[in-house]
Amino acid sequence: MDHTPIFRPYDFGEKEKALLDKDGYFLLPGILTPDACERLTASLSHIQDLAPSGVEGHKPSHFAAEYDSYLESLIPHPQMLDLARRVLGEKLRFDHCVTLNRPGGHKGSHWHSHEYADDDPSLGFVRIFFYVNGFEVGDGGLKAVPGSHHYRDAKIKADSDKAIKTGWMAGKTHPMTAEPLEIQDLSVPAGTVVLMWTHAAHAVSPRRANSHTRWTVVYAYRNPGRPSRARWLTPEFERKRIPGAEGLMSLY
Ligand SMILES: O=C(O)CCC(=O)C(=O)O
Ligand SMILES: [Fe+2]
Repeated sequence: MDHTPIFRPYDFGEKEKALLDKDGYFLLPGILTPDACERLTASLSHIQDLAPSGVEGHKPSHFAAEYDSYLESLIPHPQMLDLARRVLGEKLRFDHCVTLNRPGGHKGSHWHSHEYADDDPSLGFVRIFFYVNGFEVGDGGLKAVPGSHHYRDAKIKADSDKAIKTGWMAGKTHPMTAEPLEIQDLSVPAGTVVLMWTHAAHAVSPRRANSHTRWTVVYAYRNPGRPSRARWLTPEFERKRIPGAEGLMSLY
């Protein structure tokens, strides 16, 4: 198994974990190695090329690691698992690997959150986004509402900033600071990893028509204990012997 480093040295200790827990997301700017960026770009463009031939129910973008051996090899990569364990603790499962490539003119994503053990905060679910070539505000840019994940509301939905402000956010405060909730428009350099708790409210702005494709992939991990709606994993892939992934692939 190829375990060439994917991350440069970075800080993610108690202080950084506390910030993730407070705001619901945490940026690790530029930590992907040039080698990982190069290989990810090749893998993500491979998945992009497969998209037109994709079969409904088994889209290459949703089951990306099943269509690309480099993406597969990152599921149990020691640096990946070390980061996931710093967030979730020792006991974890792989949930999904989905490509999030956004070509010029892509419409982005409306405001939403995701489900997992909505009634049990002891069960975590983290998304580890790899923004291979980064993004700017308003150009395929991730937006988030710090503190929103504390509500563990899997049903957040709004089709504009105005709609979430006057809807779900109205009258709500950050439970740890008592400040009114606010939208953060992020921008990140190439090679950035973003950690996000699954219940955080987030959206993606449209990609400008003349911008190059934003190359992105997400790896999600969770503490076992509940079913997971986002678990895009075929039974064959669950059974596949992937060195280092023993015990990671099952639901429970
Ligand atoms: O494309 C992005 O930056 C975010 C995608 C997203 O909402 C997700 O994977 O949950
Ligand atoms: Fe999402």
